[in-house]
Parts: sequence; structure tokens; C-alpha cells
Amino acid sequence: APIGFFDSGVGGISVLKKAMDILPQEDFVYFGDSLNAPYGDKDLATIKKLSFQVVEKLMEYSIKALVVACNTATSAAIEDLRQSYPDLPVIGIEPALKVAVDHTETGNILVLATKRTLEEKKFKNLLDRYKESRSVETLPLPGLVEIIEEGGDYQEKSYLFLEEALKSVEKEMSAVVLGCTHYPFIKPSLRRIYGKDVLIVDGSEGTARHLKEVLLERDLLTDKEEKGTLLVLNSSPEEKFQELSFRLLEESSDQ
Ligand code: DGN
Repeated sequence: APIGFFDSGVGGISVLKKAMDILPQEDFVYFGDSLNAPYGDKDLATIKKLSFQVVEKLMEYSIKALVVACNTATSAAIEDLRQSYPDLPVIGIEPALKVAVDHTETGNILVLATKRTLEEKKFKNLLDRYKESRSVETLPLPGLVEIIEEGGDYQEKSYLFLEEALKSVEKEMSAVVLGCTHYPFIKPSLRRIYGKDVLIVDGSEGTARHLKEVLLERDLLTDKEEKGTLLVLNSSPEEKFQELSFRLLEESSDQ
């Protein structure tokens, strides 16, 4: 049986890539809800409803585990999904603040994510754990997901977008946390802005590792020898999303 992945669009491809790297024999089915992207500015009830719609689709493929490869959907819907599918291992993603704290001794940390992720309880709880010891700033970036979903020359466009948006952040940073699964694709643009000494981290690797652990624990790892398959689905009828998904899969290997 395949492992199901979903995101509000093509962002979760950054997490899928990491999972494919460490679990090459597994079969994957990825669902991008690009028709309804972005989730980041929607209310909680809507995000839950959309997440359930997508998971029902994925269930048609008899998935053996589910990865919610979207920080926004994780914070809004993961508890409800776990309750509704008690037999299905459900793995989520959250801003990798701990990684940033562990890898920098001092200095400010900036968390970039959608408005919804930053406002949800899940993130507030995470922030509470570190706010005594470190200075953590947060910045929502409405509009950036749309630039990436558009494809085309998204790198240059996001660079211009970020240059403007980051003007509001005055402090110097020692680490930047990418708390949205779309953002790892624009790491080259962030590098142009922050230079090589600022740590830039995201949660995709941690999520992929966690997935592997869960599969191992539940004895769900596939034992076939040959390379697994990948099926990419998208809610949008526009064909460009197929192409964009595979392009991003390619491009995430460059980082
Ligand atoms: N990729 C999603 C995330 O990680 O939060 C956000 C995309 C969106 O819908 N704004």
C-alpha cells in the first residue's frame, strides 16, 4: 500500500522529496489541493473541511499512512484526522523551531509561516517553550504561496517579494525557520538576502524521519527490493500542476 501525502498545493513536494530519499522502496501518492490553495488565510472550519475532503480521496488508494505535508493543515486539522481515522498513522509537520534553537547558541530567530499557522494554539504552545530563552520573531507572508503555485519564474519573483516583506524585520537574525512547506523551494532567494552565515531550517527532514520511525514501529515498511512508485494528483483541472509538481521535486534535490 502507498503512503499518502497532501498539502494545500505543491508545497508538500518538499517533504515528499525527503521521504522518497530515505524510503526509496515505498510507493507514494501525493495530493495537492491547488484548486483551494492557499489554506493559510482561511478559517479553521474551512481548512478542516478541505483536509477531510482530500484525505477521503487519498483513502481510495488504501494508503497505509498519511503525511499532512502542510503546516497550516497540521495545525488546523491533525487532531480531528487522527480521531476520525484511528487505525491510520497520521504524521504532521510543524515549524522546526527546536532545530533552530539547538543549532544556534544565541541570536534572534525568525519564523516564516502562514498567518493561520502562526495564530493557532499548536504554534503558540511551541513558542512558549522557547520564548524565555530566545528571542523569536514571527512573520506571515501572505501572497508568497501564490507566487510559488504559479510556477514560472517563481524564484526571481519570490526574491523581490521577500526583499520587500523582510524590510519590516529590523533585527539581525541568526536563524530563519521555514514554517510552510512551500518555502524550502525559495531557499536560494532567502540565501541571497541572508548570506551564508544565517541558518535556514525547515521541518521536512524531521517529518520524513518521523514517518520512517512510525512505519518501522508499526511494521509497515515495505520489503520489496525495487524502487517504489509515485502518483501525483491535484484538485485543479489545470494541467500545469502536474508539471510543476515534478519540476519542484527535481528542484528540491538541488538544495
Ligand atoms: N504549504 C502550506 C503550509 O505548510 O502551511 C501553506 C500553504 C497555504 O495554503 N498557504
